[in-house]
Amino acid sequence: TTQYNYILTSRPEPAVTLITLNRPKALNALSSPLFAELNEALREADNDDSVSAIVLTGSERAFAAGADIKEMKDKEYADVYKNRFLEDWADMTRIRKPIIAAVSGFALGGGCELALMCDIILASPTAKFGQPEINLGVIPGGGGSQRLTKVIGKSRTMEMVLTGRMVSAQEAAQWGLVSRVVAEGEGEVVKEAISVAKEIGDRSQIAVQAGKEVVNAGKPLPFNFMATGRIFHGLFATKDQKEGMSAFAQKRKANFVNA
Ligand code: CO8
Repeated sequence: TTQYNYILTSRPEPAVTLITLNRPKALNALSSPLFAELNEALREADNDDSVSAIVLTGSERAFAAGADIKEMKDKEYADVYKNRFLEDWADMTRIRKPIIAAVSGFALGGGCELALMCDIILASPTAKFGQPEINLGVIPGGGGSQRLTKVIGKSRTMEMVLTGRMVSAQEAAQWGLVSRVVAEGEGEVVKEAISVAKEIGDRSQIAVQAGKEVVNAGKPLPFNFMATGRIFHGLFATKDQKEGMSAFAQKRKANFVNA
C-alpha cells in the first residue's frame, strides 16, 4: 500500500479500508495535497476486489475544519480559475463502493461537504456541522449548498449558509443530516462505522454497488458542483475574501467592506 503524509490507511477488517485524515495540528484542514492523497486512497480501495466498504474519519476533535484557509487566503481569481482550484474534490463522488463517514468534532465548510459526499454519515455526540464560509467572505463551494438543501431543506440550509451557525449532532440527526448519533466515548463512532462497513461486506458486492448507484441516481444535484465551484472561485476577485481569510489567519474579526 501507498505511504501518505496527510492521511493514514488501514484494514481494521479484511474487507474494510479505514482512511483517517491526519493533520491534527490544523484540525484536518483539507489542503490540496491532502485531498490528492485522499482521492488516491479512495481509488486504491475502489479498485481492490478484497475491499467492500470504506470508512472515512478524522480525529476526536475534528473530522475536518474545512479547506485550508491559509493555503487559500492570498489566491486570486486568475489562480483559482486557471488551476481549477479544488475541483478534484468531486472525484470521490465517482467511487462505486460505499463510503461511511465517522464524524467526531468539527465538520465545517469543506469538511461538512466532505461528509455529505459520503454515503452514510454516523456522528459522535461531539460532532458539530457547519458551513462557516460566510465568515470568510465566501460560500460553500464544494456542493454543500445543493446537497444540504436536498437533505435538510431550504430554510435550514439558508440558516446554516447565511449565518455560519454550527449544528449539534443531535440537531443534525433530527434534521436527517446524519443517519444516527452513536454512544459517546473515544473511538465509538469509528467502531460503529467499521461494524456497518463489515455488515455491508457480508452482502453481495455487486448488489451493494448497484444499491449505491440507484440511490444516487434519484438525487442528481440541481445545480452541479462545477457551477457552485465557479461561483466560489469568483469570490476570490473580491476584497472581502482577502479580508475574511486574512482575518482568520491573523486571529482577528473580519472587517468586510462589501466589495
Ligand atoms: N484552515 C487552515 N487552518 C485551520 C483551519 C482551516 N480551515 N481550521 C483550523 N485551522 C488551524 C488554526 O489556524 C489553528 O492553527 P494554529 O495553531 O497554527 O494557530 C489550529 O488549526 C487550531 O485551530 P483553532 O486554534 O482555531 O482552534 P479553536 O478550537 O479555537 O477553533 C474552529 C476551532 C472553530 C474549528 C476554528 O479553527 C475555525 O473556525 N476554523 C475554520 C473553520 C472554517 O471557516 N472552515 C471553512 C473553510 S472554507 C472552505 O472549507 C471552503 C471549501 C470550498 C470547496 C470548493 C471546491 C471547489
